[in-house]
Amino acid sequence: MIVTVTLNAAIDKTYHLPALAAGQVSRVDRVYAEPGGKGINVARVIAQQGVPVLATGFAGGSNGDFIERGLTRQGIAHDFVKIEGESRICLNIMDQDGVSTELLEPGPTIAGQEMEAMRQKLALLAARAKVVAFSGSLPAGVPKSFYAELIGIAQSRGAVVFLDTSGEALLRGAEAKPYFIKPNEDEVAQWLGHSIKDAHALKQGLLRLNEAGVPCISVSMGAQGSLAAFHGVCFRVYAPKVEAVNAVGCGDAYVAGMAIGTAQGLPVEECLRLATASGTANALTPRAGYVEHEDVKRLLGEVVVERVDG
Ligand code: TA6
Repeated sequence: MIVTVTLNAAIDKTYHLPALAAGQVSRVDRVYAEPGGKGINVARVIAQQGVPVLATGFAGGSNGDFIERGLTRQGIAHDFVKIEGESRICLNIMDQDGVSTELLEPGPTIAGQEMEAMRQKLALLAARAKVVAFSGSLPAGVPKSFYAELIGIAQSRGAVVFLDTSGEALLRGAEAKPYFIKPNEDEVAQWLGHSIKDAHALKQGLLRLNEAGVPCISVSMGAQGSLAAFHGVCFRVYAPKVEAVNAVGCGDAYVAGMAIGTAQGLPVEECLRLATASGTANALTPRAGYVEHEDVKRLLGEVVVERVDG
């Protein structure tokens, strides 16, 4: 089983409309409302590929109820810590030219006893999991070191840990040496303590981070694919060219593919292929964190993975 952890769960609302005009009334053509937040998106994309998964995290209020009911309806197992506060709404406004504007609420404030309940639940769930994937921002009240703490708990129960977050939560979380992370270039530079001037310097930087104890690192290059350093070997991964409908959630779908590949013990190149095909498939649907399994299977053959030496 794969477990995904979303500490700041959300209702992901996608509004499709002709054009967004600031200061004016805009009428929405189509609305999608899905259980969301990065880890829940990861869980859905795993489930859509027929792989056992369970979603956990914090959920509260009527938005939390909506998230849990939605997951049940989508056939995704879940076991959340119920909180006093109200889970957030994240809004993605898509215009007819495919321009996306995201408005992400900060989310609820988490109390000390709710964090303690999360520690205890994770200890039980991680003991049954091959991979535990932590994704997304931290809600208010949660210390920046909380991911590092939870990673320690999951690793001590024998799980392989993924961490997909940003900023200080990532830098602090990475100190616990998760198996896989997905930083952007600025975060790699911050971590290394110096700027990165070109692709060669980025590659050397990723290899140094492998040596520092994080075995698998992918840096996204958007529609161009990714650069990855896995166990001291670098790979340039080229994503298939597609007509994107909605790019929100592509990173989450990438993590989902990587988690499936890792849980199934696939070779590194195949993990990267599955991650990239899943991320690209997400761009073909109007919903965030959503793939058609047939798209993933078709795109797998179109991903190019090249080993980069020197
Ligand atoms: O990756 C896209 C997305 O998952 C949205 O669907 C939205 O829920 C958002 O990210 C949340 O990101 P955050 O980093 O605030 O947890």
